[in-house]
Amino acid sequence: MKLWGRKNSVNVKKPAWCAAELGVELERVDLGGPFGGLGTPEFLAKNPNGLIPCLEDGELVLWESHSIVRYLADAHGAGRLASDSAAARARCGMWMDWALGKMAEPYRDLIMNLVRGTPETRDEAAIERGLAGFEQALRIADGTLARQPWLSGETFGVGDIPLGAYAYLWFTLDIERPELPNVGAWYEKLTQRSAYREHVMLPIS
Ligand SMILES: N[C@@H](CCC(=O)N[C@@H](CS)C(=O)NCC(=O)O)C(=O)O
Repeated sequence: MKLWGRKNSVNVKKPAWCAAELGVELERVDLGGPFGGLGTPEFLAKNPNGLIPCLEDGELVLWESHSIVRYLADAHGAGRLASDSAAARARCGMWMDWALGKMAEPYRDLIMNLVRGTPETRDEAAIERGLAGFEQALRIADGTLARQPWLSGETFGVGDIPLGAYAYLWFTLDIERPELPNVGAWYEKLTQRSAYREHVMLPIS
């Protein structure tokens, strides 16, 4: 299987981390960011959005990071990261969809302005918006994590992967963080997973 996309992209991190959790080998090909290559006819034929990640598994070509994560778990998980129960799968799907809806923009606001921006290009309103977006979403996760160890339920699963990928930025930036004890404990557990350390905890750039 081939995964197209630079390793420091938050959306590439999700399937790369998932594959490592499952012990599935992926050949990752650098693309996007400084590597370019997203607008070539060859790549646009795979992903007409011209975005990473993109997965190729034989005849199957998939884009959208969460669809790729779900596919990896379904095709290679043997029940490990995605349960057979419809309710448990739906709960994971809920947290994954929620994370994409709630976190993608705040993540972009923070990384573009606090990591990639210069003092001259820094947009303070976007930083405020990003911090508020993270805090609002993480408070929701904190409430659930007070009652269960993982967003996916009793065990780690695909429902934890998107928020886990986004949360690394928030815990790494030099910012003031509100006290969110359950999210903090959940993040600590993530940092103890070797697949998370290897694929998510990379220098932020
Ligand atoms: N909803 C898509 C978003 C994909 C996306 O925005 N990818 C970004 C990287 S995180 C991208 O391709 N940016 C252009 C680049 O890296 O050059 C997903 O979850 O896969």
